[in-house]
Amino acid sequence: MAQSIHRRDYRAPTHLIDTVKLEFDLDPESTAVINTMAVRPNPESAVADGILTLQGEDLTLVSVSVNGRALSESEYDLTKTQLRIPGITSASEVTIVNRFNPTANTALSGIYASGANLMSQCESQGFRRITYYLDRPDVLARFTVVIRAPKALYPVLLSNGNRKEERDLDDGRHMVVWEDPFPKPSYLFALVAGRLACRRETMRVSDGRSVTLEVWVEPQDLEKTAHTMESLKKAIRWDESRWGLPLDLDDFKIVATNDFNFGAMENKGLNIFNARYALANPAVATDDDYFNIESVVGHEYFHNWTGNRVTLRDWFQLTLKEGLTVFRDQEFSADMLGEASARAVQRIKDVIRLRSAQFPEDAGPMAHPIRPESYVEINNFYTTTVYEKGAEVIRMLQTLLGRETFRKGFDDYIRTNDGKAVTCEAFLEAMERASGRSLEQFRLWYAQAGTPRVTVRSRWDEATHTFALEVTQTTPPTPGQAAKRPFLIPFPVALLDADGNKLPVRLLGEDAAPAPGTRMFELTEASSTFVFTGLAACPVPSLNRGFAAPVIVEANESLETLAFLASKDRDPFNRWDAMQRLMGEVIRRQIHARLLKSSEDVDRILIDAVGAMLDDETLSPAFKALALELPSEKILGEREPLIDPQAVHVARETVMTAIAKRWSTKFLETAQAMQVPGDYDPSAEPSGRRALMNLCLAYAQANSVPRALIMICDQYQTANNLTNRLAALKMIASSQSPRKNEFLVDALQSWAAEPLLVNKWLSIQAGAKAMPGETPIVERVRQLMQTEFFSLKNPNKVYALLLTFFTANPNEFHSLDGSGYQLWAEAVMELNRINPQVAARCARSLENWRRYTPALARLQHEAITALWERREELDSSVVEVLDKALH
Ligand code: 0A1
Ligand code: ZN
Repeated sequence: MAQSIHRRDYRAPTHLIDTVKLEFDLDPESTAVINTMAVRPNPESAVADGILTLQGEDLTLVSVSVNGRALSESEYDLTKTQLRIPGITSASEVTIVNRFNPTANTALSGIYASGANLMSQCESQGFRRITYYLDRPDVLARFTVVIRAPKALYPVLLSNGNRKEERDLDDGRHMVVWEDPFPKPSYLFALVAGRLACRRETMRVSDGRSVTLEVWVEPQDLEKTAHTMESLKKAIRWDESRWGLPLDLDDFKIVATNDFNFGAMENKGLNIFNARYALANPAVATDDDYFNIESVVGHEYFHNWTGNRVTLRDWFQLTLKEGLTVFRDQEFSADMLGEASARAVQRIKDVIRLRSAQFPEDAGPMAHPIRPESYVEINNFYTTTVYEKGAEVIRMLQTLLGRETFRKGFDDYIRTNDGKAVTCEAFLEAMERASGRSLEQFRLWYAQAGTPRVTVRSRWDEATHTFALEVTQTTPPTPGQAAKRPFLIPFPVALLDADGNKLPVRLLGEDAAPAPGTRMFELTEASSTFVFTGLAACPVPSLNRGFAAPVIVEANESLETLAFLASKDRDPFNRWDAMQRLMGEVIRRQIHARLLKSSEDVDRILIDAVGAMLDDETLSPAFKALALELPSEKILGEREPLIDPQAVHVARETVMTAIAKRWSTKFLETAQAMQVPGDYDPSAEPSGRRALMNLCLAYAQANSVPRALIMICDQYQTANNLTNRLAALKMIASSQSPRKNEFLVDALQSWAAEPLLVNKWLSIQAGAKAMPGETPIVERVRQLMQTEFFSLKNPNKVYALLLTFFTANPNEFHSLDGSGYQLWAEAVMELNRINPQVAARCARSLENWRRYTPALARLQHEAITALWERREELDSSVVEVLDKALH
């Protein structure tokens, strides 16, 4: 098995590269590169043997020269992954000539063909698939890029920085020269060539300069770029006004491609986007897509400072740029929503993501701290832990230090480290300087994996009128970390009276009562007790308000208390959370009843709480849509000691039907009332109305009201936006409607020409539930894999059909006959040959096999073992996932 790389083994590079000139002769099958580097020994390196070791992968080496002299083959050492050139003991010019084949590059790392165009993706180690180089983030060089190419095939030639020259050559070829004024690591290099059209705007930035913004896409997609451009302008304004960070370039470009492993990439001045985060119009994008585009455009743009200007010393520091940049994009999205209650919607969505993906990761065999200690394949560590938990860690710092001090620390971090490749320490040290406070205990968030459990026991003493909270934190063991030390956890608490008003939170022994409000505590010990006084009656505590810390709070509240908080807590996050916990608890009782083969009525407390919230006119539709949706089967399963996907599914459906039965009329009325007349507008308010409307229709359908299905079918046919059309189709796909196939075929016919829509259609199929007598979903997925609408070579299609089935349809995927797992094994095996990153991502769908009921765990174990036995055929990234799952 491939070797693990350890954080403690970091060594400074033996050499530095000050400038690099790359000359490309583009050809779809055989692209040539002349790579001329100004190299010098690194005075900070502990090794000074003069051997320059460059990385390379899937390249054909043509020649190596040093200071103009061509080396013979015996003067260097070439292996499958390295080129070693001895004798570089002083500043030298090293020139490498090599070739590679973009069309054969199905891994989509390096330079690859996307349709008739060429695209690049270099993070994290793709640059070595372009030329031999010191492919590590702590080597920063100034890049000049010369691109020569046949003009008819590749009329547009882009790279980072400024266009210096452009001219036609003979034989129908042309040439463009790009120069990037900012030294950068190789992972931020980008090249794009092809037949592309562009939307261009100029914008005046705060220092008075006028900058050119461009969005490059295939010509037929040009009309889908307005929202992307608007989002980019908003992001630029926001980074200036909120963080004082200007755009440092005169030109900034975004390019969209249908072939991309991840969401998007922050290459300096030339961001490359997965088309799903760059193209929108009312026919191809839903409300969520519009929202996500704004957030991803923001994310990549914000990397310009947090990632590019201040970059990483090594890949273990990934969260330094990713956690911080996710935090920044979350704040951007929240600010775009406006006032406090709308911002809460953003916070709730962020936490749903964290709970449904990061918490399971933290509880499984791949659990790692936000700064991992080791990896086999860095591409497996672009995880929800590094990204989303990383963002929570940054948020906790802001909460602990206060916004003003945090901002001071952030400014200091940027000022001190601009142009450098640094570690997470640089950020923490800047925060320490700004606050004058030691963050020693806080650093444990960077070192310990696992989600802390915060258990709270409360006691009211009628005699003394004191209220005690005993708070205990424990963090379960994770791979390689059996025992954990207590974290520093910000823990805001409010005490509510019977009307939900905040009471003064006064500790026993304090002279004066503070004003009523939320009080921030810091948990630093395994266990602490807080005793409150000055209370007339037993209060209801509202804990970890706003989800200040990424922990699981276990307070054992009764259904009554949860219902009280769901109707009275003024902290919108906690109100949402109370409703979710109430639903979760009621569903759990159904799961247990089913296991005991008994029956249990769905508790009235929940049903009444739902009715009351539906009627509450002080709440926004967007909030209600989030609060009234039952937790996903995924989240519900995670909370059980052993996951029984079928039991979870039935329990959830039972509760949904009971709620639907009681409020059938109300759901239909609300659905009617939430209709949005007029032209489509993707902004927050109408989006929220649509979300609530579609949720109400789903409830109405759960009660099998014939009118609901009529409304849904009608909505599919008449909707003027994709959100409603898609929501309707989704409901039809999981309904008893005899016309189901007719609708699905109709949708495919009208969507076939649009890859983004075909992918959504595939996702609907993969996420549907099969009605009795219908073909099982696994069979439908297999059939669809054989059609022209699917290809294992396209990551978006794999994610839409296969990953949706593996991760978002637990009841069907974890079928007791093991057919889902069989498909998983076959798909991972085939994908491995095509695109190891995508294969590894799919492979992860079974990593938590130990959490399942014995029969399912055994079947999953068999499927993983079958692949493990063929590990010789597998890429190290897939092997790493299987190894961690099994051992
Ligand atoms: N840095 C990008 C994510 C990204 C990571 C790896 C990639 O290819 C292996 C591509 C993109 C971001 O955070 O947006
Ligand atoms: Zn990022």
